[in-house]
Amino acid sequence: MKMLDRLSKVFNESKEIKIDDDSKIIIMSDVHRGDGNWSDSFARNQNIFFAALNYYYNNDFTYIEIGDGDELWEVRKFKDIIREHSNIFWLMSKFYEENRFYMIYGNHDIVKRKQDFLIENLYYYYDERSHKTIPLFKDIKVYEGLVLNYKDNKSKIFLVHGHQVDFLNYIIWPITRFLVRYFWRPLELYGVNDVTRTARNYEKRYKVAKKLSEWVKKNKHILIAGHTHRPHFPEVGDTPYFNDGSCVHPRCITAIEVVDGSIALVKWSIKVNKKGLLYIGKDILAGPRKLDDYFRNLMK
Ligand SMILES: [Mn+2]
Repeated sequence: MKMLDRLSKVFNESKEIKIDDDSKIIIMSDVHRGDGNWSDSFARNQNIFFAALNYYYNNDFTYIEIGDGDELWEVRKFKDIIREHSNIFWLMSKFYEENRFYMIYGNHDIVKRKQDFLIENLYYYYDERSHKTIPLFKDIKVYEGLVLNYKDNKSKIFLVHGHQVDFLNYIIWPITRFLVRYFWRPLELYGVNDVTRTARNYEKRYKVAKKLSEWVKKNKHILIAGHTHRPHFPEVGDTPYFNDGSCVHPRCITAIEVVDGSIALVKWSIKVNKKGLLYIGKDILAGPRKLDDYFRNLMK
């Protein structure tokens, strides 16, 4: 199957979520939660992520994680990730309990597409302090894609990780995973970069973004993806392919907010106030822009 048809297949089979001007949605991806090892690139941003997620929880947002939430190429035991980032999983399970959490899988956590894996690893976790098994995301479904239907518009908003248009990461992912696990990870511990990673390869991520944009032009839907780790926010009139970036940037995390029928690209980082005190705060990198303006342009 051709790459773009594959993407359309995912789109057609995706669950649809109705949204309107009262909806508040936060979209993040490529969190790459790891086991706390030196090669856990998320470890340095975990406080930023936790503070951001707290803000979104307290402000009634729905959290949609669009792939590579967990680093399951480098880390084989999901339990090690939960133990290392237990505060984050606790908060995500609160979102889930209130029907405010959706999860999409990417290439690094593709194992989540198997029901057996979810039952074994995501439904419950074992709390070492109380020696009890506690519900985490009981009966969770992890999707390949989701569709946001804004006010019954003919055009929709398609959420997908984006590795579907990336040959190395889609067709031959078991080989790529093998390289990451047994070859690159040991080297990464010594500071050697991994050339198979889309996120670190300029030419490859450009190709992925180009393919995703092609799909948008052909199908006339807004598309929001991750995978490339490169935030992208088109202006009204440009092809509405958006990218939320990642949570493993050197000193910040990036995300896409959908609030009041508008979309914005935001960044959370550690900031300094006038007294020299550190705090975690948000900046708007692009937008907000009305969704209706993008839809109107797609219809032209
Ligand atoms: Mn990815």
